[in-house]
Amino acid sequence: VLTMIDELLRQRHLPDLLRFIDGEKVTRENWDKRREEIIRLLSQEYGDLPPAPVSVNFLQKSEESFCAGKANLVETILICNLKEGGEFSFPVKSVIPVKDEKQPSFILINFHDDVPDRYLPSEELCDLGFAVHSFCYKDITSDDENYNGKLASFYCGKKENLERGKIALWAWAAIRVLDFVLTLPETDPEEIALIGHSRLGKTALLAGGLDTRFTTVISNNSGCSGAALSRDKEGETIKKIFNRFPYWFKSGYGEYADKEHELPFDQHFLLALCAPRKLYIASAALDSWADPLSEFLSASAATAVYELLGEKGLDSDNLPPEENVLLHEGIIGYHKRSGTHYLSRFDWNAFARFIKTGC
Ligand code: GTR
Repeated sequence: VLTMIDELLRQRHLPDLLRFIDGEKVTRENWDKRREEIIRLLSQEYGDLPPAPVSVNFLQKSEESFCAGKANLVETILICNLKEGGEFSFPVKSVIPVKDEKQPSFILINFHDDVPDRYLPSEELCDLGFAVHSFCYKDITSDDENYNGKLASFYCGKKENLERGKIALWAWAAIRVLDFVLTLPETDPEEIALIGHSRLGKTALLAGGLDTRFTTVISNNSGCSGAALSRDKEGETIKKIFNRFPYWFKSGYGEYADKEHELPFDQHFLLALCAPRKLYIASAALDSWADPLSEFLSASAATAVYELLGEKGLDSDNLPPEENVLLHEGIIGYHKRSGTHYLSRFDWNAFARFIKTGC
């Protein structure tokens, strides 16, 4: 029987995750090869990530007692020795609970470098037993069409013909933070979640999809060119996003404006890169620009790969959920919080619970 979700997905005419471009069927055995093909397809959107640095050094700048002594606040400078020569450095702020055991951690790609911040409830996360490491995306490259900074001048290329967009540079930096977090004795390498909101949710999906050392990937309200399907999407479309933010993407992506049905992929391909790892897609009910239904359907469509690999994917009762219901039964978590576009305490609590109670 076709469920309501099957029917909604059928109407979008999505490219099939489980067929190679040449038509060959995808199996559990050849999934790794299909994954590589999907990565190549998605590079038409974001470009490839810049090459990993030759080495990264970590310089501790400060350490102070924090949250009434429950945690330490540490600032570290990550010094990346670039393959092409020269260094690129940026700061990371960590709130690490004072405990003798290994801890689950969040890596937050944030809009600001403040700790705490309106999007970063660091004391609450400490009380829930999590370490959190955050960096400000503007310390990586500016969120505009300026390509003078070190990374952008090295890796974006010319404005008229961008080899990769700024999302790829922010994603590259998130992976450097992962390199750092994995060196800390407090880190439990089995529980490292990458999280971003909105444009930084798009970034989290890209970095987390590509680097399998992230054990959980969380997209909060990432919408267009993030979690949401592009075909028949409400609110923001490829045309709208590419007109305003061409520098987030590889140049050719704009050719799909108003031609979403010609894309050889859709955003569920990006989500499927996380399989069989934990993935969480969070929407906000009043965020019609991001389009909660298209975010939800994308998570449903990515479920095919989780099932191929023997996991549950999104467990949804075959209906899009009501507001504030947490779908936590599968390896893909989902909720649609009430209210507007925001990374709220409700969202953080749901993510922490999803990670802690397992799925
Ligand atoms: C909007 C953009 C969205 C989303 C948002 C944000 O202006 O259209 O795609 O990324 O910004 O990052 O807050």
